Amino acid sequence: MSKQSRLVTLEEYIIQAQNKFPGATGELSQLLRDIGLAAKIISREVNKAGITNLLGVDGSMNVHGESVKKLDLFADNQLISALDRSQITCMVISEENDGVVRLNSDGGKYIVYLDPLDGSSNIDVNVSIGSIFSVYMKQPRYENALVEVDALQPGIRQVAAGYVLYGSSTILAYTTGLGVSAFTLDPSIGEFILSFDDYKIPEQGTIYSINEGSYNSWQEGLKKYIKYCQQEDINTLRPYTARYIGSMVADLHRTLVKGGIFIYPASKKYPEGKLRLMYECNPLAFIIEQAGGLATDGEKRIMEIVPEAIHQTTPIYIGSPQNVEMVKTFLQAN
Ligand code: P6P
Repeated sequence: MSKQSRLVTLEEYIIQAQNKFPGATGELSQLLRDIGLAAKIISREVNKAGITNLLGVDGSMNVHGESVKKLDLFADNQLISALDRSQITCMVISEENDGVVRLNSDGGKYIVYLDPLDGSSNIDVNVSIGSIFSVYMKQPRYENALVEVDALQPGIRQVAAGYVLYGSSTILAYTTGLGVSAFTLDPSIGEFILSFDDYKIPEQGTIYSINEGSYNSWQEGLKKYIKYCQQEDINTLRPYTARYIGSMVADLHRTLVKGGIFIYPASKKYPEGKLRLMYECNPLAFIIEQAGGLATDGEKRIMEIVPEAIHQTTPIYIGSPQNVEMVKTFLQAN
């Protein structure tokens, strides 16, 4: 990855990237700018939530039976209204809405999946949280009325994906299939400034990230892999370091930058895994693969899973190629 010598804003970068495609209509560029605008507004509220009354729960439950935080709804509203304004998104699927959200412009060409504010359990304790987005083209069908099946596309069909990390600084990272670029928000000028261009994840890392509280319900191969990470072997730089923030975007961004592996496995409590395929795992898998990493459900590539439901979950093993290949060896041997 390279540091930039002069300031390049997100808007400039998007236009420069679009100019590489003579046939580009500018619509995807506009969609990315829409998300950037919403991210600035969400960042402002996240960074002052303690002062306003946006902390705490709003009393409702989401489709997964999790209590919805006020900031979740604020982020959801900001992202959906930003996408609706430019009339190029026809449907949004979000963690905060049970069904699909059709936008006024059924003529829009893009379908967008959102986790508006991932890691919400950390909101009230001031730990980093994030927004995640995943963009698909609407597939041509004989009828125009958009239904859920139009959104059930495998992750390999994503045209763009990214996240916003509201941490010590606010970072927006995205890919359109030409590598991963990251932008840091400068609140003093209200601009996202290019901070890293073309991230490449380390081939192997020495950090493993998993909630070890569910150890007893893991499959045998995973238990043996975590013990492998903890054994001393100077030649393979073990024991590894354990790091787990409990906010997927934060854990994933650290994995992208420093290498290693993030795991959310199937467990007794979550037999199909906890993390959502379409608006957590697929977009972050697109990012990690574009940076040279791997993402699997333990058997197959995350982005090749054919979705059957918009809110379905999956186990995920994601990160540096050597670490992911190693855990697969343990899973398949037991
Ligand atoms: P656990 C946050 O609620 C989230 O959806 C992800 O951001 C995070 O990786 C995971 O759940 C944490 O789950 O069971 O370890 O608290």
